[in-house]
Amino acid sequence: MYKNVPIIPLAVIGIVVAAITAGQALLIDWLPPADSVEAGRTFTLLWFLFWCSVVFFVIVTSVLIYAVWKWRVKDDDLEDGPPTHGNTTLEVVWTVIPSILLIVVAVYGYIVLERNEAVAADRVEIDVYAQQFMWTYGYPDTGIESGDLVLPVNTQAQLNLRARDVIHDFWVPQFGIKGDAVPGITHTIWITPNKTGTYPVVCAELCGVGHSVMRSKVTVVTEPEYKAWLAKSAAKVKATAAAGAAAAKLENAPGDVAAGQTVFEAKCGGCHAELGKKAGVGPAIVGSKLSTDEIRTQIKNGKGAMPGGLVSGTDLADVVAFVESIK
Ligand code: HEC
Ligand SMILES: [Cu+2]
Repeated sequence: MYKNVPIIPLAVIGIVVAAITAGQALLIDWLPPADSVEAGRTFTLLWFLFWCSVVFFVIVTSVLIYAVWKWRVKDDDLEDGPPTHGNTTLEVVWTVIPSILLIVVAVYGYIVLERNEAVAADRVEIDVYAQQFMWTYGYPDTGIESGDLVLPVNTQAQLNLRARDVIHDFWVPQFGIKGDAVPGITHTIWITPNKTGTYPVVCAELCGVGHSVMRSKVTVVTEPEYKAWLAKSAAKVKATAAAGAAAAKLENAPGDVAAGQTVFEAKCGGCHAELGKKAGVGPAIVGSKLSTDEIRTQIKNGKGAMPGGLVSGTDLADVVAFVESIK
């Protein structure tokens, strides 16, 4: 039955097709280096699928090319071809082999997914906030909010993805994992980087005009470096909070009216004439109906044509006391 299979021409065509296909696969850098445990698994699965496809592509294409060349109709041949009957053996073979392959791929794919999403007990958890057009990373229990992501090597990182406006997509190509950040829900992905270095974080969801510049970076460091970074950043957060609390304490302390008048003359008199009795650029302050808190807030933040941030700390407390005394 197989005696008349044209082995040699088919083999020649097959070798040429295989060389072209394999050349494309090997000479082009299709994938970035796999720098996470998950990427290693996913990329291996991808290459497995790819080489299976190459084998079948070469077989099918070779037979097709041979048939087109060998049985091409002659110019003056207007006849219908001879009637042919199906080949049961061939049909069974080309049904059974793909079925087996499909089952293998399904099981293999399931195993990869299962392993990539297995949650480790010693993982680090980080909140990722996406917004037009930036990434922010929050480290729970430390108060740290950073514009760059820092991860310890060889430790699973659980990233809780959240969006503050529209849908974004967190993607580090070398980590082989992508995850959508969707407003209103938290979507979790797990990544275990296994090489130190710096990688780009890319937004992979068209999210607006600034989409293409929505980048940040992730730095993978050793465990001791990570601990040191955490401690340093947490200390910075504490220092900032302490400074803020100290400033608030000064601002909210009872102020001195006389000292406040001096501040008012220097900083406010240009717009509030005659110590607030007459309107200038700003209205007269005498007769103001604002509460103490409203006055403090307005002097801090400004309003309309009145600029904020002119005074702070003790000066603010004093000037508030002065305004209170004249209003
Ligand atoms: C550049 C001009 C300008 C300066 C400087 C300025 N103000 Fe004003 N101020 C305004 C204007 C304009 C308003 C009205 C704002 C509005 O309601 O839109 C205003 C409103 C106020 C009011 C609220 C009055 C009311 O009852 O609504 C207070 C109180 C006040 N200023 C206090 C101060 C103090 C204290 C300073 C100095 C630290 C200061 N301003 C400096 C322009 C100024
Ligand atoms: Cu985005």
